Amino acid sequence: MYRSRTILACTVLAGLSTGAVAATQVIHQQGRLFSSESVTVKKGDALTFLNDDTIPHNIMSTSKGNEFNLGSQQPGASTDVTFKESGDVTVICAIHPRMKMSVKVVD
Ligand SMILES: [Cu+2]
Repeated sequence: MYRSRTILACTVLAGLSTGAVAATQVIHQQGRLFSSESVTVKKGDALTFLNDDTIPHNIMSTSKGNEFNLGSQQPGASTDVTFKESGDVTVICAIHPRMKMSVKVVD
């Protein structure tokens, strides 16, 4: 009984990590990296960008229809970004070129 419960829990976690659509997903910024390389959101939904680092980041996107620029985001700060158009969005940090992720916005 205990064993089968453990397997079930692992299956649920694996499902979440493959970019399942959820109400509000949190993207952490830690070690100058995003916590996910790619996520899927529904059009009109938001992602929460949380700076868990000890340095500021500047999260932004120039992808058509979903442009945004959070400016300098201080350590500990979190900001919600709503994605208004469906399509593939590239999110970067203007300060750290290595920081890059994609957001798939679906109808
Ligand atoms: Cu950065």
